[in-house]
Amino acid sequence: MTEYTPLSDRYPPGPGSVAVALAAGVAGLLGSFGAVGFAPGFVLAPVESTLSQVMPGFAITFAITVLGDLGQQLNVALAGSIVVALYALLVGLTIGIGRELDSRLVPVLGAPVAVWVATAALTSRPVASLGAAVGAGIVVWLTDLSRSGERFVGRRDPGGRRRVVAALATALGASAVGYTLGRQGSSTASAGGEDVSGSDDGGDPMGDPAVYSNVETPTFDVDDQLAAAEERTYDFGEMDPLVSEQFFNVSYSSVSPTPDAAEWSLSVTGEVDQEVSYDYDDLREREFEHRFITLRCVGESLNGHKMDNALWSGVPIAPLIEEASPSSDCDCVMLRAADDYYEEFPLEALETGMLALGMNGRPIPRGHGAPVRALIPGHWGEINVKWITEIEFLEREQDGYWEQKGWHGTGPVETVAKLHAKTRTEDGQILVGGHTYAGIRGIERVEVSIDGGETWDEAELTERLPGATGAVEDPPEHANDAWRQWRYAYDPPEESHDVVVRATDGTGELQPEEESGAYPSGPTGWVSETVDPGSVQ
Ligand SMILES: Nc1nc2c(c(=O)[nH]1)N[C@H]1C(S)=C(S)[C@@H](COP(=O)(O)O)O[C@H]1N2
Ligand SMILES: [Mo]
Repeated sequence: MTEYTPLSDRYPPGPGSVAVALAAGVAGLLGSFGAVGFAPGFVLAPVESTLSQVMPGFAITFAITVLGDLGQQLNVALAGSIVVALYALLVGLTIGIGRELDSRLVPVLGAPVAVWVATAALTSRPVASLGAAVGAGIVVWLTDLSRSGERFVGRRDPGGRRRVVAALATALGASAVGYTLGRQGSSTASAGGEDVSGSDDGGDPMGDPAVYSNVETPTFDVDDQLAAAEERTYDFGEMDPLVSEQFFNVSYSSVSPTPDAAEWSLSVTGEVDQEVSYDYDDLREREFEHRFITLRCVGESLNGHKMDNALWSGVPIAPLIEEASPSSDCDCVMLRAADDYYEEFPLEALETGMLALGMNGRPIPRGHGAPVRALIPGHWGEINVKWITEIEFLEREQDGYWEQKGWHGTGPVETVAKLHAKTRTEDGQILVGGHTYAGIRGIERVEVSIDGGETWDEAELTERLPGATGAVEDPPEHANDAWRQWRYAYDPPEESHDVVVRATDGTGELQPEEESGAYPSGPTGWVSETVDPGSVQ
């Protein structure tokens, strides 16, 4: 027989109720994940991206230059804790009010409703927010059920270990369910589409393929160019090929927008005579160009790995903006994106750019900006805006997202030669090599010193990658914004020695020797490494 249990017995004040509220918070977070996976409807997404937006510049800089990817993980963890705390607070509130009114309906109905309202307010996705409500609700409902027959005589066990354990077990159960659903949710997002992950969405932790089921998937005829790149590649040691197998990934927010080509559009706004807008099919119907373009992040370390190259397929930007007849006083533009990212830079740079729909012969993967991203040759990665939605012509210059945080990353890249590969040749020499890049200035030569910079010798360079094909006037013979590889073989001295490498760009300018960190305008200096001949295999 079920006896009536006063609510204060079901949820006695104290750690037991706190545990229930916290467990409901965790289950709410997982329920939200269960409903949508790692997509913008996940409650963590708006919280994490707001955190990044409001984080002071120095903290962001520290996170990027010192913590690296760990910085972003910490931000995600912080966002998760905030969400759990918020849900727990709401659930706790309904428990408290219920206790006052002696009504179990207040927590049983109020907790999920409160969690739903909060989630919907944060994500603007009322239906998907039901996941969070159900997650939190399950914990409260099970707690309520499990206690309907209990009496805590004399309330000797107010914070009861049992209810803490029960609450945690429930949360764990809900977590497992939420996680499984979330994984399924993430993968069904790709069910109707092409597998675009083949272009190796390496750095993207949630590298989900795009949703292309609702538009015809474009194809890109790029086999010849990819084959030419493979043929030219130096392949030894830890050397990444000329077309990157793992393309680095940098986004200020760790939840990428979910691409939907059918709903995508780009508008050209601001100081223009005529606002125009393009949808995915408008771009698809145009003739494509296919161009090797290298990207490098201003926040990387000097010999880092946030520099990569791909063959991009898409349409030139110049004709698209011409249709709007821009009349900007500053000759500057702001690009805006679906993740609320924005970057400002000179119109002149934009006019040489392209809007890419494809990467290495496949539709662009989600993490790299699907369905459409901007590529601005010769400039730091940050103005290569992913998930682009708007080109706004400005009246006067404004800071972009990173510039507001103190970075200067809208200009041309610095010249660099990296040292990533070392091996022993059959005849006992040491062979060293790496990539070298100077944006559209190109690389004229790379020199290597094996005595710490006393004497220099010229390295061998890969043949430059083929120039753009498709919708290009006067197709150039060579890619004008792609990296090259260098290699250098030498008879090693017996002792450890310092190998130093430096590049000269196409204008004849030597890579600056003076060392600086990434902040605020990119790392400079010559890469140098002490080589112990005994350890080179
Ligand atoms: N919408 C959007 N575009 C973005 C970013 C971003 O956070 N949001 N990050 C920029 C930065 S800092 C870099 S270095 C490049 C990296 O491109 P990738 O992730 O495809 O390598 O994207 C740029 N475009
Ligand atoms: Mo970047």
